[in-house]
Amino acid sequence: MTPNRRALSCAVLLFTVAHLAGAQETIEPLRFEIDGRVYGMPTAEVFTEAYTGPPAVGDTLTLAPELAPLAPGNRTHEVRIDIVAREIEVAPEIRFRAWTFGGSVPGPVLHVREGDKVIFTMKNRSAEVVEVTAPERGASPYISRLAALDPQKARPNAAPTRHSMDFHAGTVAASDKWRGIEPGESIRFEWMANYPGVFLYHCGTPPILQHLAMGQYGVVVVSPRDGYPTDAAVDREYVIVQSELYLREAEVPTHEGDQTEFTEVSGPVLYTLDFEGAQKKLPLFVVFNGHQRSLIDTPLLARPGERVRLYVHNVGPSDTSSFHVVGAVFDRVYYEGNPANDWRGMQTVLLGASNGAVVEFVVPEEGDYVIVDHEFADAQKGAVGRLRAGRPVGPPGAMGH
Ligand SMILES: [Cu+2]
Repeated sequence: MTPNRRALSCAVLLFTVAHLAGAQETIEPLRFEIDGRVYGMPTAEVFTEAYTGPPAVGDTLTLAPELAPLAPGNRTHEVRIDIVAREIEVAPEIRFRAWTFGGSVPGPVLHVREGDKVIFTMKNRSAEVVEVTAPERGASPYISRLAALDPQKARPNAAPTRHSMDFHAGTVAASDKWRGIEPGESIRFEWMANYPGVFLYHCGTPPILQHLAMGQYGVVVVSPRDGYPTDAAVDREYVIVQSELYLREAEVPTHEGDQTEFTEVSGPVLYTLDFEGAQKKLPLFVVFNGHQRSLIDTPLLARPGERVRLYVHNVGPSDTSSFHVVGAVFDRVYYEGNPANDWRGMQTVLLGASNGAVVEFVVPEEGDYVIVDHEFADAQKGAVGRLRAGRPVGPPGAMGH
C-alpha cells in the first residue's frame, strides 16, 4: 500500500473509532513515514501541574558553549524547559529583566540525533520567582553549569505573560504544538528530529519580535544519523549563538504625574527593551552566547594542529551574521549543519536570522584567534570572541585522538 493510501485508511479507522466512542475531542494526526522521516505526532496536551523543580531537565541539555555527548543509536529524549523571568547581565554592569527558557539567554543547548524523538514539557512559570541557586541532582548538565558559573549574574524575577515554544527542528502543525500557554499552564508535545542541523528554538507568541528580543531563544543541535564525514578528525567542539539585544536605559516613574526621569544609580544599570529600536533594527549590543564578554573572558580552548568544530547559529532576531575566525580558513562548512550542504575553504559564512552552520578549521599555530561577526558594526557592538590555542603537547596528529 502506498503511504497515501495507508494514511487514508488510518484516517478512516481513527474517524470511525472516535465516532464509536462518542468522542468529541480532536482526532489524532495521521502518522506516516517518507524517506525514513516520521510525521504525525500526538496532539499537544495543555494542563496544569504542581511542578516546582529545576526549570531545565534532560541529560543532553547544556549551557553554551558546551555540547553534550550522545550515546550511539536513536533514543527518546524526555526534555523539560520551563519559562522563567530573570534579571540578567548582558554586558559589564548592564542588566535587563529578560524572559528566558530555562534561566539564561540563550536557553539550554539541546543535543539529539537525527531520528530521535523528543517528548517536550514546558511550564509557563513567568509569574513565579524561580531560583536557580545550586546544582540540582538529576536536572541537567545545563542547570549544574548555570548554578556553578552564573555567567549572567542572574536574579529571579516575575513577569507574567503568555508564551509558547517553536522548535525549528520539529516538523509538526504549529497551530497545535507551538500554541501559547498562560502563566501557570504547562504544555507537552512530541516531535521527531527528522533533519540534522543547528536549529533555533524560540517563543512564537505575538509580537514575536518582542518575545525574541526579551531573550526567548536557544538552539537544538541534531547530529546526522551517519555523522559528518569529518567526525573522526574533530578534536574540540563548541556552540556559539549570536543574537542582537535591543535595550535602552530603564526609566522610573517619578512621584509627580506621568513624567519620567532616568534613574541615577551607581553600579549596575537596569536596561529595558527598546521595542522601537528593535523595529528599526538598531541593536545596542550584538553578542555571542548572551553576554558581550562571554567568549572574551572565557576563551574557547584548543591546541595547534587540532581540528575545531563550531556549531554556530545566528538567532537574529532581525540581522545577519558574517561569521569569521581571524587567522583561520573554514576547511569545511556544513551549511545549516546538514552534511549534504558541504562547502570547502570558506573565509566567512553568511547566516541570516535563524540560519545555522557547522564550521571546522585547523588551528595553525599557538596564539589567539578572534571570532567575529565580520559585519563590523556588529563586532563593535560585542559580536567578538576568542579562541586561545596553547602550546601543543606533541607533534600534530598526536594530540587528543
Ligand atoms: Cu514568549
